[in-house]
Amino acid sequence: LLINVKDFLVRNGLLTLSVFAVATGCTMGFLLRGTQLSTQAKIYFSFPGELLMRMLKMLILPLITSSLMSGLSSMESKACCRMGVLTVTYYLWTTFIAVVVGIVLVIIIKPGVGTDMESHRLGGGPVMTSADALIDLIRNMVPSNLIEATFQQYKTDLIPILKVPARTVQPNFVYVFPDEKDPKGRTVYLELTPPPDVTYKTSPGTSQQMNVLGIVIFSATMGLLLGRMGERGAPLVNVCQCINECVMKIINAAVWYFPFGIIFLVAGKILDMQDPSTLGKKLGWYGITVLAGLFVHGLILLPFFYFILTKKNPFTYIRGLLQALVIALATSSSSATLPITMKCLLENCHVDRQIARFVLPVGATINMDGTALYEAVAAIFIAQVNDYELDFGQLVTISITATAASIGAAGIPQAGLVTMVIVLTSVGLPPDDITLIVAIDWILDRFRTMINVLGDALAAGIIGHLCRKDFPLSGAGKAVPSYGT
Ligand code: DAS
Repeated sequence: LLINVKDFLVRNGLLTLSVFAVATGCTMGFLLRGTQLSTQAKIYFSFPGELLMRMLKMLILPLITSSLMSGLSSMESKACCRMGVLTVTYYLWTTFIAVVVGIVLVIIIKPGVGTDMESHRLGGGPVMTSADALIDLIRNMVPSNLIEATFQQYKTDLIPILKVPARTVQPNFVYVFPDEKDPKGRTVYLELTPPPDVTYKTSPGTSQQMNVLGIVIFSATMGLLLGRMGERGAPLVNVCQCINECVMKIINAAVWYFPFGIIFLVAGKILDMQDPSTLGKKLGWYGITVLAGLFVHGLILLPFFYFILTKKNPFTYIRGLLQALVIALATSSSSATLPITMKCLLENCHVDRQIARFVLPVGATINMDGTALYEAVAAIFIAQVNDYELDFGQLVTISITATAASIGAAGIPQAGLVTMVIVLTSVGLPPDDITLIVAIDWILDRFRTMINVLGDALAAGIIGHLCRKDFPLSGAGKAVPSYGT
């Protein structure tokens, strides 16, 4: 067995290097946490990791848009429709299952019960109904300006928590003034005054995060229309296919930088890690509850669904994804991992290219099982900490808003923490209580991102198998030509 493990790791050189890079990064991070590195030194130290994230983010949009446009335009419309309906149905179903797993576990384990925190904050917070949450997400799925959406998509502002629906936010005026922290006056403040009739409803940043989904919808629509245009659409389809091939070749070249970047990315995050909040041990039980839920959902339920629907060994398939899972762990960004997930699916799992080009980009934006589970657990944990008894209707609300909020979360670090405000306000919990769980969010984010990536990749294998009549390569186990050859 040891010889087989050694051969496997050597054969997967990049995977071996990446695993060692994560371990090295953790060791370096915790060793350096004891020293008092200056802020400037931390910035320099984290620079190679920042380069890695920028490399991956640079590739996401060209990959998503070219994959969808070139993939969908070459599909026969009935097959495409069948695949699309199957994909979205599967995604919504597995996300909801993840939420239920999280709710059951947090009610059984009760990590937040018995915390002697004063619950002075309840009742005063802005309440957003599930309808508001859903409307807010749908509204933000249609970016009014695609170019602006492209630039907005990576902003995740933990604070400020916007308390008015995105549609009515009109900056009255912007003023810049020096203050003690920023003597040169570079700080910019937005004075946002909602119209008098608006009550506090929404959450921070969903407009940015949902725009990625708007780009996916636009690209998929363009792909379908190009397919119907026949010869007239061919030039743009060819351009998209060339862009897609170039992006995958760039990925093949960039991946060998990843282990080096991972070391400093992980170590840099650990250096910035916040000290445990006042909750101490309760926070530990909360983390264990989330990790247990992710384990049950990601390594028991999802593989079970894969086996039931494809009659194949799920762990053989998952073995082909290990490189993507390590990158997800290191970057805590499913979007940034998308290029590697695509490479693993095509080269190791032999999923049909047309399936991968549709299922993955859509999954990376709307399918986040790990995030949905996490948001449900965190909301109920915060209720327990506040000694706030949730009734069945509120649990149903949490399951709906956690599913919707995970759709609204972009595949970037800590996106789930931002959209979780939707879940908290939907049951009247104070949104600023997310500060209770931020301290360990950096580690939970990595594991829930792994489950997000795993969910998307397993879905591609399942959809490919179910649609194998329309896409002969899928599930046929035939190796597709690897990019760059
Ligand atoms: N980090 C997010 C992702 O990339 C998940 C999350 O924040 O919940 O999927």
